[in-house]
Amino acid sequence: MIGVDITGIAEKLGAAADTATAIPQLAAETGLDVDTAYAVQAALLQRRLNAGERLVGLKMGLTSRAKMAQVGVDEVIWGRLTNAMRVPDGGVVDPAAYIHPRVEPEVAFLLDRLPEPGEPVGDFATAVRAVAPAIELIDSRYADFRFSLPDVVADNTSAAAFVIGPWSPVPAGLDNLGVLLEVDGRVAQVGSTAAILGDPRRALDEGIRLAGRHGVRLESGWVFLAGAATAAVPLRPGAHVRAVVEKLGTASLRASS
Ligand code: OOG
Ligand code: MG
Repeated sequence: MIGVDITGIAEKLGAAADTATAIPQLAAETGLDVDTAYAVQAALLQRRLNAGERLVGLKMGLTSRAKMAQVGVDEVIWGRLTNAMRVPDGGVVDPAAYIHPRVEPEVAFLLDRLPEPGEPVGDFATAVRAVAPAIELIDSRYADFRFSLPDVVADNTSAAAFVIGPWSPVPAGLDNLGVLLEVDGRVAQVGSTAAILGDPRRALDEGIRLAGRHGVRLESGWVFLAGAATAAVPLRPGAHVRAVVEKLGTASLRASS
């Protein structure tokens, strides 16, 4: 899009994340459309690569109705994950490093042999080496966690941090596993992997297709987050968070106080 300052917008969003300071939404004011928002997202990634980070995967967003309803945007979106966003399972995050962090339960895939661009995933067990329960920590850089579709795309789909639990071989079915999000031992959200596009395996097809439109090809060894199965909950100082996915086990993190 002519006239949109892609690197300038990426700089604003990157600085907002670095300083944990909310900024106003900017798509309406700058005339940002969705395609240009993905270019901003690419510039944000470049900013992280320049700081020494590595691209390690891709995340899907708004693949469940619960998430779409929570944020008022109803399109599937995707974002980029770097090594600096990964928190070890059971690790500690500092909530003060974020603006208004939220956590959500996810299913992660470890990518293996992917189809050629434009081809559907034929055999899921060939494309995916392992699956794991995961927690995504999202943190919109926009005030009040409110945004339009191009705003959230430009903001790398609110990606901030993620935890991957133990990897398991791909089970026979992934389409109706119970999902819980627990905070301090209490159930905060309940759902099913069926909430993720009917079957989280479908999220991989969508990721390949949607990222491919922007020239991004998924790679062997990448982590892939299929999207949250439930709405996200605020991460409070001192909280202990667990995501439990039936058959796959748990992923956890702790927020420092
Ligand atoms: C956008 C990111 C959505 C998911 O799993 O649906 C997402 C947001 O909710 O801020 O990561
Ligand atoms: Mg998510």
